[in-house]
Amino acid sequence: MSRFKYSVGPWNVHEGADAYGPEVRDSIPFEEKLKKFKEIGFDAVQFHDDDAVPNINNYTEEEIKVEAAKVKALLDKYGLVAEFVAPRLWFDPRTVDGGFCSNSAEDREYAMWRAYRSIDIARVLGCDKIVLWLAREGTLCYESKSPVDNTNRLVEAINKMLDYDKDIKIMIETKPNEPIDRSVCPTLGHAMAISAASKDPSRVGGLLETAHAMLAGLDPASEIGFALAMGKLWGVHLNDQNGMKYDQDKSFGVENLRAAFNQIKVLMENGFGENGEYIGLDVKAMRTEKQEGSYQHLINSLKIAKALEAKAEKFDYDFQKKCVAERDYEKLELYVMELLMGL
Ligand code: 3MF
Ligand code: MG
Repeated sequence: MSRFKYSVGPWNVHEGADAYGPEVRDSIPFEEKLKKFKEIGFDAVQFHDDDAVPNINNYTEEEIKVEAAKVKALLDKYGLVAEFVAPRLWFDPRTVDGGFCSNSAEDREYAMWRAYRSIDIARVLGCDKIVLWLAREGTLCYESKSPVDNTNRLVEAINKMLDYDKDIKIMIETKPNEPIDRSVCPTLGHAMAISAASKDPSRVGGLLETAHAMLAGLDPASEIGFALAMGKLWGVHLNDQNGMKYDQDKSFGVENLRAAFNQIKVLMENGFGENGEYIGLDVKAMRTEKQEGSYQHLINSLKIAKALEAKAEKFDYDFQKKCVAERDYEKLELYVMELLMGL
């Protein structure tokens, strides 16, 4: 029995297209995904604004709420809840130069429109969390934007969202690069600083994705621990990553088992989830996977996460204390490896 509740986004079941090749699996209808998520053992669903309301640009503000209500009914039907809504600020032609930090005032306004609509949708779906993955907030041509203006614009946009809804909470999902280079918010330290600079730091926190920490050359468990220490870790995207290269979104734990163990361990030690937080997955199926295997990476990730929960339950803190007292870290390290290897 897991102590955590787990969440997943509909984009985690996908057709397999990548930057170098087209789709390799058929699309699965949204409702079928929800049904399957519940069956697999998920409690909550993560949304982009346009996951909930496809073609969002074509609707009025009122129509968007009506569309969102249909999604809420589907969630209810399958006994699921919404975890968060994230404005997708990287697809639309008006976001080519970024959203909140675009050099075009008109485009920045469009980004705010999407942010406000995300809040509206979250409200209809019954959740109070907004995720900002700042995909294109940074700079491609360094001299095209001022890093100071970028940072100030981001704070300004967040303040406007906080004003728009007095109860909404914002989680910044940090990532150092891809698709943008020199991201405005590469690490949770940056997210915490943005939070402190906002008009209501108590409503601005962070979401740590394993792969994103690794892309920044950082240890994911330490990033998680840092935000926990600040009382501002409100979400995670667990997955895995082989080194500092393109974002791989591999199944949780398959590349770096000990690092995965330590992520689960630090979450457990600090009561993550006790205030209703979910352990989110953000994983992609391999391109080789067949249609029938569209959910296998989710099943595998959940299995590994729960197995690591069980390992962390078994972690012998008395033995750890003894090793620490003796300053025998070799002994402690071997103990951890034996625990993970089942020896
Ligand atoms: C990119 C991501 C994103 C975010 C998502 C929700 C497409 O690396 O991790 O997934 O998680 O936009 O914030
Ligand atoms: Mg993510």
